[in-house]
Amino acid sequence: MHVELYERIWMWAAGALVLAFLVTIGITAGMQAMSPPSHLETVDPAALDSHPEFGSPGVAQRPDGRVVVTVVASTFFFTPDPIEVPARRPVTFRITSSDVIHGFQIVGTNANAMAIPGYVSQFTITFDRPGEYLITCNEYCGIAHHMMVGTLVVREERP
Ligand SMILES: [Cu+2]
Repeated sequence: MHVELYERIWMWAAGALVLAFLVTIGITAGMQAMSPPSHLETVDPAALDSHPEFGSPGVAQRPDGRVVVTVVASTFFFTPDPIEVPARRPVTFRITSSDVIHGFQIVGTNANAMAIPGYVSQFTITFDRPGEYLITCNEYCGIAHHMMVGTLVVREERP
């Protein structure tokens, strides 16, 4: 069968592109640069108030130096708000919802997770640029969804 030269070039180029995408996915997943933000950890959404962690959401520094932010998303606000974290240190976000499905997106970063009632979404991110970031809910959650925003303040740490 005769295949034109240009057709052959495009076939090989398309094949190489698919291969490049697959290799990229493999590398980013393997190095944990990109992985699903959720893992299976459940929590009773009806008993969040008395939950040891989600009963008092906020920013905590663990004994090993990690910064952990516990967030509860509710119609139509995030708790805590604002969230203050240090720059240039890994910050782990642990998010759940007290009612319906919400989103938790930190605009201008690749931090983006779903807040699902009954489940804990977790991801870790390091903010290199101090400043104020907008947090938005990106899952339609009701009549005031468009007003569901929060603020993240990334502070420069004093040496
Ligand atoms: Cu929403």
